[in-house]
Amino acid sequence: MELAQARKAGTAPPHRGPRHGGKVLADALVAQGIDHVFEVPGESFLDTLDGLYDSGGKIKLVTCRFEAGAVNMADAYGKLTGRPAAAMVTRGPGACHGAIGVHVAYQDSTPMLLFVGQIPHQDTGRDAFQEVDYRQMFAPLAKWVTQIDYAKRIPEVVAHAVDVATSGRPGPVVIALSEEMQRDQVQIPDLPRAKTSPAFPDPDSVLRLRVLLAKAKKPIAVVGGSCWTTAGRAALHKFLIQNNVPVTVGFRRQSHYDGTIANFAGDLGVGSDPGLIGKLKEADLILAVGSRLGDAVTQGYTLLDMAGSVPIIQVLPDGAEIGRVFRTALGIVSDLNTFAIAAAALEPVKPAWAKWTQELRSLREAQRAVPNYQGPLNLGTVMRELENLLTRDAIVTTDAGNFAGWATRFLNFGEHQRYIGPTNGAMGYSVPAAVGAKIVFPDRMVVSMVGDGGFMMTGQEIATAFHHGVAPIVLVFNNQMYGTIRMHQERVYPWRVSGTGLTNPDFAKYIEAFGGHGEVVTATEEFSPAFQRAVASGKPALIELRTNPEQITTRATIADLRTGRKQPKATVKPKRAAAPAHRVSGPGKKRG
Ligand SMILES: Cc1ncc(C[n+]2csc(CCOP(=O)(O)OP(=O)(O)O)c2C)c(N)n1
Ligand SMILES: [Mg+2]
Repeated sequence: MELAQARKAGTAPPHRGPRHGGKVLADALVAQGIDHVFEVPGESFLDTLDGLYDSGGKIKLVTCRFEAGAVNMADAYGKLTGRPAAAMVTRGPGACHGAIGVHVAYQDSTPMLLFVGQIPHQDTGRDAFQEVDYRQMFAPLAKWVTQIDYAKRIPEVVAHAVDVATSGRPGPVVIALSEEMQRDQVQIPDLPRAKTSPAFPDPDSVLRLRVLLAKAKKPIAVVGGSCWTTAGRAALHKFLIQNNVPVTVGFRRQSHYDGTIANFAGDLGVGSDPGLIGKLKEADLILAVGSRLGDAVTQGYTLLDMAGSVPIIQVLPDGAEIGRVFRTALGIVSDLNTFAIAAAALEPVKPAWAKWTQELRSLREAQRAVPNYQGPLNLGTVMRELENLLTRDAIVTTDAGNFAGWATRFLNFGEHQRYIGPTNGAMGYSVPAAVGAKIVFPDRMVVSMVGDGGFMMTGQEIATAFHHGVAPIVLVFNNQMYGTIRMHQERVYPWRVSGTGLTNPDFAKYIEAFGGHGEVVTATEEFSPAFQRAVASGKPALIELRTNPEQITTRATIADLRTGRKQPKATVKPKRAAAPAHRVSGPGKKRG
């Protein structure tokens, strides 16, 4: 339709009088359906902040405490809604702080826009105050990087940025905003949102999938990817249930499949069940839906054979990613949701693998049986109790760290619950993601899980929750160390504890200082009442779980890692941090 006709029909935005670039940008965001902006301000985008001042309540402006937090919040929005939010940071230092969030969004395939205030265009190349060339800086981190130097280009670039962020393999787009163009007065219309239909799978390929599945005796599905819709998820479940295919989920994609369903077999990633990994080696068909079959899922690219001697069917929205490492028997380029809908419409095969599916499910159930861990606080039992305490549509966010293994092993997520975390293993994601999630979905329970290391990276974003009046619940797993690295260290250099011990504040008092609700849990039976009090408080809450540092993973103690290896002769007098792991050193001692 011609623009003039569209205006007549009322489907295109009206003509506008002169506006400054910042206002044009704010209006362009509204026109493209962006309704949340997470920002840390800078003088480099005052005009854009001014433009947002009267965005008519159509954009929620969330003021954050740290750029990494702001970008992680935008990432959480993208993971939960499948649509991009915007983050805004200032030039140089702001962009550097925010960069981690761009890397998360890139590796996790999350649609997102990051706007960076830029120096005045006229000073480019002078090494001006906070000058950075963002096209270079973000080249390997973002899906697309651009800069707007003319206010008249704003609607076009923003519209294209949204299309780039959401099409094919979704990802982050970085847009630098030259300072002076934000102030320029221009007369230019807004542009409507693209109405592009999602990519449909080739019907012949979908039929071929059915043929391959019918031939299999031991198929396994690996589910991953981003931007699943409710309809897409429902169709995926229907297809996999009808065909009784055992289902695994990719690293930190745990809630992509309903763990309560009898064909769910567990997660593939860091610290996964060795039994399940063994089963993958027995499989005779891999059906990867949305999974890139990446590093973590394939256990460092060792789980599958690159030549594809076990047939792999891989469904991804970007053909360039299909068979990137492992050659496929069948690659289907498609939006994941349209694929799932097409697959669910197929006549189910007569699955001959009921026993196989049952075997895999039994493995999952065996994993979920809680062992009798040493110490008063059994985190396995805590996770099983949390499962009963989470509401039907709760959102759980996670961080990088060994603590995350407790949830993936013991917690099942239901159909409407969501679990989001950085598949790229970035610490500091969980708390900002929870704050962002609670701002976007204030009526849903939001629980952040984080280690003591990760909490002290971005835990201050809890201030943003207070500022915006929302109440997430944070579970801090405190083992007084960078536990994951200590685990690796003990494997490679047993007994030689170097650079991995931590000294922490009193976490409960920390949140109380903001006016929040603090709890300390030292024994299993204290957890449920503490969680219930946290919910009942209605305030942002923090529950410190004082864990047994010796229990370094759900399957191993530090002693296990050292077993069979001699203690090396001390060449220097051991420092305090080299004390046995279960003995707390430093100021934490009094709370041991
Ligand atoms: C930003 C960032 N820095 C460093 C690392 C390396 N790293 C991975 S896990 C980890 C330790 C996490 O410690 P904590 O949050 O206390 O969790 P724990 O492993 O003790 O459960 C570190 C340092 C990382 N993944 N991300
Ligand atoms: Mg820790």
